[in-house]
Amino acid sequence: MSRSPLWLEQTWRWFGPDDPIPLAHIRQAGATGIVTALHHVPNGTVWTIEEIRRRKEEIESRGLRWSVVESVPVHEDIKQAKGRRDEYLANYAQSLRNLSACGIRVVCYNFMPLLDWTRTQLAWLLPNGAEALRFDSVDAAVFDLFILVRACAEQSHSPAMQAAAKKRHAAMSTEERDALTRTILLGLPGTVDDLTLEEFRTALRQYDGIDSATLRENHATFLRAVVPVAEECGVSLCIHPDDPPFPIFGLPRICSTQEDIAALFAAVDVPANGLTFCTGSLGANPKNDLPAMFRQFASRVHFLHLRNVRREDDGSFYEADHLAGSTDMAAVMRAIVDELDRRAAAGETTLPMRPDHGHRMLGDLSQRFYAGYSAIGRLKGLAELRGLELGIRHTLANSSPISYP
Ligand code: DNO
Repeated sequence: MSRSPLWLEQTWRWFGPDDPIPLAHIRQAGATGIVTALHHVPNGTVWTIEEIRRRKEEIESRGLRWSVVESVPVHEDIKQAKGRRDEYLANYAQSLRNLSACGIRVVCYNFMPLLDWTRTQLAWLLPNGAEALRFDSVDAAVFDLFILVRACAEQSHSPAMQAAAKKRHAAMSTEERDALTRTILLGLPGTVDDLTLEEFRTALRQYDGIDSATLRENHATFLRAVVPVAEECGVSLCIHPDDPPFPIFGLPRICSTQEDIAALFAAVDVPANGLTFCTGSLGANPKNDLPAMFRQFASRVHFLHLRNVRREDDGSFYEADHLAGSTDMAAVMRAIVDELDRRAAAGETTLPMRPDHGHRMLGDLSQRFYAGYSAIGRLKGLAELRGLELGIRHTLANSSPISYP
């Protein structure tokens, strides 16, 4: 290859000034870009230029760049098409204009009802002593059937699953049941609304009349309102897939499979309506062929979350090492490298990637972090992914010397 290749932009999620990992350490991990949000701005409120600029300057003062916003959250009134929806849509569009005015042009969001991502265990012990996040289908059924006691919940679980959940629930202590509830409703960073069990029950009722088709239509309304603004100001929007990528607690899903993504692209068929390709989320559904999906959607992917999950037969999964697990990460990376070559030839820019989540390991074990967002575990993930990209490039370069810029 004569021209120098495009390399992935290596980024790192930082939760802002309250994050126990300071920007200076992120730089040592080798990331050049930051993925963050104005977590203190209430959901639905305009992100002002002043606030954006302040955060951006803080990041740049450490020699880093604010590459991606994750996320500008979508208000429940937009997801449910009710209340102050139109005002929130206008505010969302204004936040995009303000971000663009500050030079931040990749914006991730999700359209998952009520809960953002969901796990049932935050410190699942791996054989090597490190800790991983886990979604256990039996625990999720215990919560649904016996703690939440959702109406008609039995319809969502097979008889075998119901029996397993009944047995597990009977063996759990009150503390264990409370811990499971907290993990599902309050445990994860990035979630906008922390809910008590009672609040979650009330909120679930608001989804009684909203099936996946209705949620998809509400998402299309969102797209029709904000994508033209994104296009006009050069912002690439990228929806994050559902995590897990199958229905939970009876809630509708619209971004779990290849068909879902094709449908939501078709709703407003322009590049500004794009995808966060999250191998961890999509990889938890055995129907998803990730290398093939990446190749299909490559030009609409604006942001990459790279991590791996190990799937189990009953739908449970845990977060494996970045290069191990059920997803062939080398095949995904090979498809990414091909897309980077296409972008280079077309004079386009590169793709930001972050190592998504990490095990809690080594020195991480004596520190507190946002669940999934440890220092050494993510450093390991980033290092492995960087090596994989270089290794693939080296093979393709057919023994001409090649190294990172
Ligand atoms: C977890 C995540 C989610 C995701 C948001 C995007 O680590 O991938 O928090 O960032 O759903 O809006």
